[in-house]
Amino acid sequence: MQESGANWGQYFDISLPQTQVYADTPIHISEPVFNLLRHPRLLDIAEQFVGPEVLSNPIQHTRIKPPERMVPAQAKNGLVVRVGWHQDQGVATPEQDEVPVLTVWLPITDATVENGCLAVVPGSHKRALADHCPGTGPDGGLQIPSKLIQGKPVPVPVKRGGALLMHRLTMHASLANQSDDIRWSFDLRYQPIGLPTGRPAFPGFVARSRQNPQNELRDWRAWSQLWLDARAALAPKAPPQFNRWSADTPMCA
Ligand SMILES: O=C(O)CCC(=O)C(=O)O
Repeated sequence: MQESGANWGQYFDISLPQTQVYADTPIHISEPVFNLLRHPRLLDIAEQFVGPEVLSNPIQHTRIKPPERMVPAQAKNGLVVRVGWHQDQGVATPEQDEVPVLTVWLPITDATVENGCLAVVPGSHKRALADHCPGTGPDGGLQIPSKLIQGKPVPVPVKRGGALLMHRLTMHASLANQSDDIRWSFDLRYQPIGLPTGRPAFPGFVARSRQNPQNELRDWRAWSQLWLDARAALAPKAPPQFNRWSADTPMCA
């Protein structure tokens, strides 16, 4: 990235970007990722929170973050540098507001305060959705203005093999990677089947159904095709509205 000045994060990501999508926009859709999304131990956890009919929500990412000081300014986005304060409900469209979505954040390398683990505001999930301001985050994305962060943020180091589970209203951000190594994580989401996903342009899939197991998607190529179809459908169009926020609201002034 330093040599080219470009952001290569999209080549590893397991979702499409929220900017213009092209017919050849890279996306890392592979069998190991599908197996991770469907891993029985993850689904056992998801089931405890969202019930026995589990949809893999398409708001999902791989983030491989180099030391932040090495990332060229023009290459910064949430895949490669720290992400500002937000609630996951705030990055989805409003029809998903009442849907119990569970975020599962999984580090592939130990996530430490030094290399940019997440930080959360304890108790924030009991409060309402806060205003988010577009374009104000360190990654150029959405961010909750600091005056709306009530409570003391707590960093949450997680060892590789562990997971951080978050409610859709938990306020969280990532810390900067100040180490000399990469920090690699997946963030996945699960919710009950049949409800809005908050990102209708992208495909979710039935990961587990106790009622109708025949509806579970078990073929990674079929899953891959869903993403390729979504990319083909988006490519000729301007990007859809991915969230509800406008920089013009007084809170963002
Ligand atoms: O991994 C990160 O740096 C940010 C993850 C995040 O904010 C999320 O999963 O919602």
